[in-house]
Amino acid sequence: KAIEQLEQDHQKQSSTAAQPNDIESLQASIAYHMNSTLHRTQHNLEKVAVYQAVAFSLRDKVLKQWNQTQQLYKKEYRRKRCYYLSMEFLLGRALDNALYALHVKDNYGEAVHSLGFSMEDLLEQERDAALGNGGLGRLAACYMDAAASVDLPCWGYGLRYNNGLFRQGLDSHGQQTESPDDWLKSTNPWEFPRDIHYQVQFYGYVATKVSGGGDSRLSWETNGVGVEAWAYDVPVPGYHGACGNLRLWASKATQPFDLQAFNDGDYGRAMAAHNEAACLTAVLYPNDNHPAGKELRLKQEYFYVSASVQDVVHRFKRTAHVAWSEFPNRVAMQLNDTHPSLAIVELQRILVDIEGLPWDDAWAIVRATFGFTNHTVLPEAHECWPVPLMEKVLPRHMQLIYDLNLFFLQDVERRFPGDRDLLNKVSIIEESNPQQVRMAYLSVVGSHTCNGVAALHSDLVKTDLFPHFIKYYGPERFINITNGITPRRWLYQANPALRDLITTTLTNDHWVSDLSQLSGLKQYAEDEQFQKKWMAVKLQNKQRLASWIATHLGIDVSPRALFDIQVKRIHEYKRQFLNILGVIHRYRTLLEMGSQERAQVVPRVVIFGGKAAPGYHVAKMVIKLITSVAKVINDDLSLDDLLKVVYIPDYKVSLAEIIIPASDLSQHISTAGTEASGTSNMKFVLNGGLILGTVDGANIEIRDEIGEDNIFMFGTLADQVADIRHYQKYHGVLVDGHLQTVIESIQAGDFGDPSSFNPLIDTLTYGGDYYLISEDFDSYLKRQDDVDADFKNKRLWAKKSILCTAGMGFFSSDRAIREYADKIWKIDPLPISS
Ligand code: B1H
Repeated sequence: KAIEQLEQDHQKQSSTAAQPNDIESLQASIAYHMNSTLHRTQHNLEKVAVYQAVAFSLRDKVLKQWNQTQQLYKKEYRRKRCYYLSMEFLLGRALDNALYALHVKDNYGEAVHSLGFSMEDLLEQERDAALGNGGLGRLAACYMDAAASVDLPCWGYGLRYNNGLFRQGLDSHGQQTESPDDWLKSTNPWEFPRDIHYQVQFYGYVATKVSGGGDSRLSWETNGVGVEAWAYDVPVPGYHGACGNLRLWASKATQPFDLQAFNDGDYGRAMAAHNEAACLTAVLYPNDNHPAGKELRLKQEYFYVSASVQDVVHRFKRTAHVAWSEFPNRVAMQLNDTHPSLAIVELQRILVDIEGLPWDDAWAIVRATFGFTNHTVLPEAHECWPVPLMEKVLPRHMQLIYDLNLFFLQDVERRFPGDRDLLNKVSIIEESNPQQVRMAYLSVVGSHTCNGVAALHSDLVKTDLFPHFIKYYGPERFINITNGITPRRWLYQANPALRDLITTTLTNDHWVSDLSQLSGLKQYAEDEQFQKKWMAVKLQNKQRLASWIATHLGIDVSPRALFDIQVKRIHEYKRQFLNILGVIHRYRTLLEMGSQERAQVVPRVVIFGGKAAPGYHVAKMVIKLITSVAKVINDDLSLDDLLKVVYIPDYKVSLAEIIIPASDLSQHISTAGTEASGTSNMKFVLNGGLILGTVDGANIEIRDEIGEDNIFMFGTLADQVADIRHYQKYHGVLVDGHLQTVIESIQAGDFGDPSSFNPLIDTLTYGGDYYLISEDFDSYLKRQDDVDADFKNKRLWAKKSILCTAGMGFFSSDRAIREYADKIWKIDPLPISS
């Protein structure tokens, strides 16, 4: 009681206490943290220490909001909350984001300046939190920001990987190198270790336990084989005073070491369990759209799921005093793809084996609790776990999966008697050798709603991925929620010049919280003065990127050239190959031109960035081809700077913040039907960049919102792809015309030893050109010509660029997260002012 009283008093005090944000107070607080928290004196004040001191100072303020928000959630424990379950959160840097969220950027800037430092410099000291691979992980981060900014009571659960996504370098041959991202090496001010931990077990066997009352339950016995999950909380400051929470789990050994072995002098054995436990969260698997299928990954998934579900159940039990059937009225859990889908089985296990609920009651609770988001229709991206592996690592879960599959199939049989084909097609167990657990099917069966992430994708989820489930469940269970991005990071923070121009023009910055207000810019699209200001901002952002490129890569590019950018994970379906083949065509065309013709050419800088999964050889060859072509072109002085090619290594969130505002054109050119949504397309257009793209993913909805005149679309449509592949299978692939010339140029050794590119070129012909590069090549080149023509008309381009930004209101993550809250989670906002 006494503590509760103290806590309440403290809350009252801290919520009413004026935030001392004057420059002097901020300086004092920074100095305090330098001395006390970091034990630094003026003699050992490196920039990184000053960054940390500033971060600790700001963190105090973030914490106040965090406490206020989390206390409110505790008090309102009857209100339903959502937990976003994702194995990836690609957060990037925190300091700048928090400065804006707390509306103290200017004052801190001044405080830091008068201490003799520049804020720009200090921001650069922070390591990116790269706890994700690409779009899926960054989406989770944008949704955390949005949930906190629209007052939704939502927590994220993730893993605290000691090593985030690997750091990419390029060796002297232009090939990708990988090194560990030990981002936690120096103090991380943005996490709070908690004294909260859970036991997670593995392996073992299933026993029958008879209770005193005579009833028996199955019980998973592991003789103590397992690890502990320890909670680290990361605050997620929203834009209006609330602060969300992201709880990350780190693995630790249950016992620090084996005392017996230690006493025997066998230090290796003494530490073995400890080291093995630490392995679980040691590193993020570096695969995008491709599961690793390793035992360690399965253990990582289960570790994650078990800790998160135990935590949620613990919170429910602590506050509930109500029947278990209330659980889904208090708790929603969203599965970010299938990676956390064992949570379905884990909750069923806890309810049945530990809490003693009847199977059907438990299963009804489970299904009412989970929502499932699918992020890809690529067949190779779908997780399937071999049954023998599951049986070994998680024997009780495997039994539960068999049981729930049996009951599910029995129901299918009841509803569609004799339809054996249907039974096979919807079974969670694939009858291959060995049998496999289809995680996507488990996720559909164990949840109440499945959503895709863009309109086309959600259609494909129904027609291509789960058509047989529609027969059983009906179409209503499958919905669309088009992805969104946070305008705070991706415009307000990353593009200050554009932010200020928009705010001045619209007379206020309310658009940050209501992005649809950007439509107010439409009326200025043809205003010459406004166009000039708009393009001046773009030029400034291009200068910023050009100077980054000069400093870090030693390549000079002219900010007057058209900046044509493709930055994303390297994957065959994303077709960076198509882009670089187009570059070779452009190069050859330039070489053949006379000087008069050349005078008409729009200079271009083609920029690439992105990581290849370390085991993905074709993707690595694409990088090698791009860097080889870049070398030849950049060294060719005869081109008069009409073409430059830049590969930016180690593409990550903090680089995206510099690159995206600087684009004139960005490429989103996946084979139709393969890119579920894409989210960088939204970021580029929000920043006034035009798109050259296929009729795929969210490109389609972007077109619908900004108008087809303001986007360069090309290529095969999704519903034509299957037929073309079928045709190619029997008739082969025709590589002729421009594409043939380009391929011959590579094969002639124009870009170095051609043998290293042969396997890549073979993907165009042997067994069919699966990603339809040859099919789309000519229409791609044609659209590139349109781009050049439009770019020459400065006013036309400016108009299009303005209309791009003006039409992006729909793609705010605030809209998207509200759709999740309304359609899936059924939760209401819980504002801290309430
Ligand atoms: C997306 C993934 C993904 N879809 C498996 N699927 C992974 C699959 O580690 N794995 O095994 C990791 C990631 N990532 C992306 O999600 C889509 O390709 C994008 O189109 C989409 O915009 C993004 C967010 O919805």
